[in-house]
Amino acid sequence: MTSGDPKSNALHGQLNAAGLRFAIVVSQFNSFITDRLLAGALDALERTGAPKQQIELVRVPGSFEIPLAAKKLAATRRFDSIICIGCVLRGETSHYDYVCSETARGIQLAQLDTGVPMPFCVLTCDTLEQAIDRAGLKGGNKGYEAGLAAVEMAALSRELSKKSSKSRRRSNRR
Ligand code: INI
Repeated sequence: MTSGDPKSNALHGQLNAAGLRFAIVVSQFNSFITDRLLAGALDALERTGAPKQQIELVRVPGSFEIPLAAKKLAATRRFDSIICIGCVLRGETSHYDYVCSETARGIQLAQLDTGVPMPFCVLTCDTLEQAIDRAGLKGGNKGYEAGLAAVEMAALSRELSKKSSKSRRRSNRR
């Protein structure tokens, strides 16, 4: 981060997980897929420097249950980021649409309400093949991407919190 080019002044989270604490909420529904996404997320956390003791794993029945568990974890104030992992596969009824939209909405509300970043790693696929592609095959591993997003957002969040408490102190002095 140097001066001159405004782009180089941009604040961004470093991909360094040292000292950061993570929780991962994993849906057991479609565990064939979610286990692979979990492995990807753990790989990303490990590679960026988070030892196992800094990671807590919570399992929920299905994607629909992810937001509540994530929000309760965030309320403990013990985590810098909470990765949300699930896989919703389209069936013959509209159930899929409700599970997808409420899970996405719930996770977004939970992170906005608590201020704890919650990377969204819930696959919403028409077919099992599409999900497999995104859980370690052609489409990469979305769990790995979510792991990196968790580290980046956790670090950025700490920076932003530091900045806002600094400016609060400054305005109190005035
Ligand atoms: N949950 C999923 O995570 N993926 C699905 O594909 C799915 N389908 O298809 O039904 C699913 N349903 C369960 C749901 O998330 C809740 O666990 C259930 O409704 C109980 O609240």
